[in-house]
Amino acid sequence: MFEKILIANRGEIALRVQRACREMGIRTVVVHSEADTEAKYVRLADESVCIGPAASRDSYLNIPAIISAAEVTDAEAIHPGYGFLSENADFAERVERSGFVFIGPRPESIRLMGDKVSAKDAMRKAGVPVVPGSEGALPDDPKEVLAIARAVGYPVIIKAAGGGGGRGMRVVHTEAALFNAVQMTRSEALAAFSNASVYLERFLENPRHIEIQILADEHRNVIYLGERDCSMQRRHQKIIEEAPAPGIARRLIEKLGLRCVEACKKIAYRGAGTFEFLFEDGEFFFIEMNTRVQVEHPVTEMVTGVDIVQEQIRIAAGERLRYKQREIEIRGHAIECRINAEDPYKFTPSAGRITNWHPPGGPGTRVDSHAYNNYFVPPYYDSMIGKVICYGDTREQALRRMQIALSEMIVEGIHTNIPLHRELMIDARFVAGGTSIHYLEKALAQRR
Ligand code: MV4
Repeated sequence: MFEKILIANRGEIALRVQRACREMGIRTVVVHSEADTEAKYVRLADESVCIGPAASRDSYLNIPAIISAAEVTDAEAIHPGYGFLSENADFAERVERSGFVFIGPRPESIRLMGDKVSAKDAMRKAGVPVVPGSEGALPDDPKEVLAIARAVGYPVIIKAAGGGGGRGMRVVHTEAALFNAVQMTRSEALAAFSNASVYLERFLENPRHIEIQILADEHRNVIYLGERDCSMQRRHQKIIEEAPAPGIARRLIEKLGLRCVEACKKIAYRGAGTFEFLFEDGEFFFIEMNTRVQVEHPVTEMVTGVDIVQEQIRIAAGERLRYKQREIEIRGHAIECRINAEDPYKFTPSAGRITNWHPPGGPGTRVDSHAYNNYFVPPYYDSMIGKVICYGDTREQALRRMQIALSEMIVEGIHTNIPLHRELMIDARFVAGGTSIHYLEKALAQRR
């Protein structure tokens, strides 16, 4: 096992990875920007290295500075967390070429999944159900594009191969609007991702977002850890996630999970990964695969008992998975609320000093946060300051515990979205379960 790991991230996930390392007896190095010097998780690490100014591109995205920090501190492996460099294949490659272990998938896997056309192609060939659409990238010939869209059926969605997570997409309702939409998406994609490749799918009007968590070791052992429902989102930012997904038959999930496992074996995937699906009318359709640990991993940890971050580290060290598929049992229910430093009604970011921080607690309640009394939330990064995760034997109990947790929680000095979470936890449609990806935005439009 590694003796020392460098954590190339900040905030709650830097603390989360640190905790996993500490439990495993691994020493930690945290790299940080000038804006995060005072953060308590930086002090908690065994060592810390300031790698640059506040702006992400000068610090958390500064590859040479991060690799130098690993060299001077004699770290053996680098954990990238989520966001920042976590899905940058070039970074993974440079980490390995510099003689360190990248705690994540092989660079080729990151690259395969980073291009959404090659990802979808690989998954279709591996037997994972995908959204009906163009086979591969769209051709240049407008006549051919027209024929593809006609065969797929309107409405369709044009997506950039270099996009993902909601960037570079356009919905098309009529044939008349098709060619212009393709041109627009192409030129935007070229500007944003230096890749003009676009593809087309049937547009699903009212789906849920369901994802499957997998773990794969270097020895071709692969398991899935059930699913998460991440449908509660606004502008492609998830705010609530839960496991298992309410109202979906276990046998459907089991069938899908096994397909994901088979696909991982086929592409020799290694590490933690998430298959993202749209779910509509009882059917799953693959859209993207994430090759990192995700923000919402704790809900899966709570219903399976598996520490996903520790498994990532063990896998990177070449160890075998400690679980067989038959040992993975989904028990109870978990809900996560992302706590953001933002106005709960206008969603404008709210940086500043937290003058009073009182996190909730009690049976089944987990708080993953780097915040504390007198912590200054810097304005330079993502607004998420922590996550409250509640477990229960049933969804009803998890919900009840979340209602209580949110009622106890005090964050003063900045605005947070806690009032919105309090409303949603007693919202009749959310309480009933199974709302679609459009529910939150529709509910917010009606709120005033
Ligand atoms: C779609 C879709 C409907 N039909 N694809 C948005 C993020 C990216 N990961 C894929 N996205 C979508 N792809 C087809 N064929 C609707 C969305 C979508 C969405 C997906 C998941 C979670 C939230 C979403 C919000 C708006 C649109």
